Amino acid sequence: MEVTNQQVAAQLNLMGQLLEIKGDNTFKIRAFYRASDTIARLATPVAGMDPEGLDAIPGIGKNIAGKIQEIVRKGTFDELEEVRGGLPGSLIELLDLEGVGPKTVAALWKHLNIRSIGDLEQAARGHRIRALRGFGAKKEEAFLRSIAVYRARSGRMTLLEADAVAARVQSVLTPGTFMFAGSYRRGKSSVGDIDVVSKEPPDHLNRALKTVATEVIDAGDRKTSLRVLGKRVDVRFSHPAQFGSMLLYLTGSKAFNIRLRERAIARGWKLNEYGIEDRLTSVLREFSTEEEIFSFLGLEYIVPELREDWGEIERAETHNLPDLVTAGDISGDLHVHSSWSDGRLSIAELAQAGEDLGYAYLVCSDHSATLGITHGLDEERLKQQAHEIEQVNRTSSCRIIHGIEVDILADGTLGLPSRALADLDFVIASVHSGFGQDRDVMTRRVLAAVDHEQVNCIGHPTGRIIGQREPSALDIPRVIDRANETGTALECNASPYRLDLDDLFIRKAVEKGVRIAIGTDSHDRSEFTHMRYGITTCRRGWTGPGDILNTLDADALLEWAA
Ligand code: DGT
Ligand code: CA
Ligand code: CA
Ligand code: ZN
Repeated sequence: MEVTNQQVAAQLNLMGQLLEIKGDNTFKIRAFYRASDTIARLATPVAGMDPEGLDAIPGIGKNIAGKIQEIVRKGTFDELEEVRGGLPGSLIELLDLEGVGPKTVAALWKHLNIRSIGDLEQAARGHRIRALRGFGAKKEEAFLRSIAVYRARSGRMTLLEADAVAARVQSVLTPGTFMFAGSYRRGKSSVGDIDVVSKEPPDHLNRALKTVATEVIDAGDRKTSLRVLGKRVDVRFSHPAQFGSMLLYLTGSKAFNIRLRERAIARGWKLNEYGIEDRLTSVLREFSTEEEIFSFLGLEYIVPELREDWGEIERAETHNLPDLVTAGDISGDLHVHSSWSDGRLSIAELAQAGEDLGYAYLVCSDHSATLGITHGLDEERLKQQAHEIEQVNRTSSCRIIHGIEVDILADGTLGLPSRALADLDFVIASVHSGFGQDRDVMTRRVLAAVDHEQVNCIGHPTGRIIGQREPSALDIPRVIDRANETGTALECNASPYRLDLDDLFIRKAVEKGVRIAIGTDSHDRSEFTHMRYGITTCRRGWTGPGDILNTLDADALLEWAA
């Protein structure tokens, strides 16, 4: 996986912070911060640049250009690892606390010998911090609150965070010698910890892993646990001959494993992470790949996304697993914002981004004007926007479809009159306020939008924000039934913070014949690639290409919407 500018910027920023904690030269510290800012805002990926190109970027000198190249090659750079190695590992985690910067960490460490989040918690509870100049009782309370937030947050990762952690881990592993497993491999919408299975010898691997760990929790020769970017990673070592069994076991899910084991037992076998043992002879049969195990058990290969014990094993017995949607089936993105509302890109830039992705179309769906906080569109500005879209479409190979994301107001009416919506080609209606309404009120509200003649799709139907806001009380099965009657699509919002609808509801919807619209809800260039999270979530919901609206070509889509 290619290192992104954000990842490069994060490493440079970390260097600045560590130097600051150490009390290093201020010019040097500032140079790293400045470079980090520059890279974070740069439009072109530094991964593809040569030394001269890097050196030419204002604010990046020869020295830092060299560091950037190291980061691109190995995810980190030697000097950073040196500085990191000279500081207690757990000290760096303090930086992850809200409101705690390098200066604070330096003061806490030097004067109170606080080296970890645990130390800080004890000191704050024991009122020992107020003795420090510039810190008071208020600050102690603030630290305790930040620690509580940190602990809640580090509960589960979004797929975006999981990808960042996985990329760090991957940067020090040899391609072809390992596989990710667990919920991350299954593509669940949130991930507890990252599991890895490796065929490399433990001593060699443990040394490599140390270079990307913020903390090594336990390094052994069967299993190693560490923290990377503050998140937990479990690595299991497997004999190459048994790799398939270990991978199958650690991919799970647990319910799937149990069901598979029952199937083996019924045939007189014991299935475990090392292989399949004949219960009579105790002979262990080994498998280097998962495919061999499925075949040995008389099953069609089951992709990781389906391994939840939701009926996939029965379907694999009869070689009747669903044909799942893939990235190649997707013709366009059904939900993107432009700079006409709260997005970053102009219409022309959207079209360019769509072309770069090879899309046939993008639905530009900006917010309606009722949403006070963003620059929502009223009827007048919608007309102006239509004009601009027309202009851009003259030369763009990626067609911009004029849509909107109109608010579903608290009473179920829409944020714009039908007259304004009638001119648009694709209308998404979404709830953006009053998420706390009770089940009846919320359901009536959304059903009113489903019934609305101009509405083509309900955006992020439950309104959940993963790890931050629970789904609303909406009665989804009723919405699914009504959507089916009215020919309304339901969105799978592909933002890694939303993934809404989620897998199980998607499965229920497509079973009833409701079309799913995958939209990234992009507000910037970097977010278009979130499509992959939407696709994974739909695959977990057993959807084939025919269940997804954005596998249609532009004309078929417009015909469907009309
Ligand atoms: P997570 O990390 O909470 O998002 O979910 P997973 O599925 O990655 O779970 P994790 O990390 O606790 O364990 C990884 C896999 O190991 C899991 O998917 C299945 C397997 N596994 C763990 N514990 C058990 C168990 O008690 N029985 C069986 N059969 N498998 C287990
Ligand atoms: Ca896991
Ligand atoms: Ca685990
Ligand atoms: Zn929205």
